[in-house]
Amino acid sequence: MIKKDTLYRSVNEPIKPFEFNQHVADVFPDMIERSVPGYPLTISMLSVIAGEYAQENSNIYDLGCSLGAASLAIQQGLKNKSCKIIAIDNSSAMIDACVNSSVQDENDNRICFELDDVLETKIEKASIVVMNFTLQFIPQASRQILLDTIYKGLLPGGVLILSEKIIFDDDAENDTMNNLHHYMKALNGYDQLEIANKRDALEQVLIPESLDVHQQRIKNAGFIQSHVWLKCFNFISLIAIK
Ligand code: GEK
Repeated sequence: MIKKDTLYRSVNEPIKPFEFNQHVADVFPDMIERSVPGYPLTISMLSVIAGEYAQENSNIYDLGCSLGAASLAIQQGLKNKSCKIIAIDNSSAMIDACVNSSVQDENDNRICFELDDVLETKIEKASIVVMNFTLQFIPQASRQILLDTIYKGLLPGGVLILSEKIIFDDDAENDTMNNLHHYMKALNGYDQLEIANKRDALEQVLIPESLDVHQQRIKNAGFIQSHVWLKCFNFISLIAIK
């Protein structure tokens, strides 16, 4: 049964910086679905992307996999292609939950869950690398290095799927999209105090950037194409092709 996220409902102490600990892992499916606009669609479309871009006998990486939702969608989309799915997270609470769950299909494309820092992960022979809402938690100074590593580890024709919360250069657009995001959370049952507490906890932890900054970084890494394939309020997903 999915456990409801009430972590920020009544907090009597000062708000601590957000961490992907056991409390978060326990409520994560509910938390992400009620907080990230378009999350279910982003996940389900990864099956389509996997069906189109997975290459026979290649590796597929899910960087910052949390509870493995992206990996499972990719696994379902592989059809008869034989690939190795490597799902990485540096939260032991998340990886333990993935390893202990029995949701894996009994097919050839088993998912290897690994406890690791994505900045230390070796990427090789990859046809798909997914970073679904993970780059925003990586220190800004390391983001280009990570994209360069991913580009080098991709096979020709391989793709990076990068999903992120973004900010807008135009203040009016920024306010409109933030308000809609805020309203979505309220409609999904978070009260005003919970929304404010979570925002404070994420303040120095989740650092969003503009679409231009992401596209420039993708270009710097060497990708020949990058396109927004999904946008919902202040959340986007990009596909970059090597
Ligand atoms: C999903 N992709 O359900 N190394 C490894 N993992 C990291 C690092 C790092 N340096 N930094 C953060 N993480 C998932 C959702 S959540 C996004 C991803 C969110 C991990 C962190 O532990 C967490 O599990 C994940 O990145 C980000 O499609 O909660 O907004």
